[in-house]
Amino acid sequence: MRVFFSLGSNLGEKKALLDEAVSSINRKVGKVISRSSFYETEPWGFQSEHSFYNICCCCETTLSPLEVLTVTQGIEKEMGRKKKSVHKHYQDRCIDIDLLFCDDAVIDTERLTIPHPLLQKRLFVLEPLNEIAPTMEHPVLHQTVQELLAALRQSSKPNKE
Ligand code: PH2
Ligand code: MG
Ligand code: MG
Repeated sequence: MRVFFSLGSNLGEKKALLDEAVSSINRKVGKVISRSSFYETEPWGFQSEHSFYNICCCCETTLSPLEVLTVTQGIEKEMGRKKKSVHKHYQDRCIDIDLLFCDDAVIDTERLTIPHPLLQKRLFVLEPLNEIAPTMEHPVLHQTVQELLAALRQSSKPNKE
């Protein structure tokens, strides 16, 4: 199975932390077969003085989606990720690893929703993802990553028509 991840960091040595997380994914989840460049992004959905670096990567794994989640949550923890969120508000973080797609699986459970339910609303996800998987089709929305990105760019223009 191919798993696509979004990774973000807005505290500490952000780029080094993202590199470390990708290398842990490569060791513990499966071989990383593609990886985007770094995107510097403003905090989305909360206010912070700390900007983010975001990347996406893809790995080939024999684990199940829930096993992948357990492993990536372990990586976040060992890299010093503290509480996830307080009262559902986003927080500054040294590392966040989110699952975007697991092949064309559609999963909706309490622990895991795949595809990631907010990916189509986030430039900080779609821009790096478009670098590594522009023609990948969203299994629910049936639009490719490049189509989702074009639609989001269009809808976030200040003077859209
Ligand atoms: N992650 C969030 C909330 N807001 N903003 C940016 N720019 N990058 C992120 O990775 C990010 C965010 C929740 O995980
Ligand atoms: Mg996240
Ligand atoms: Mg997360």
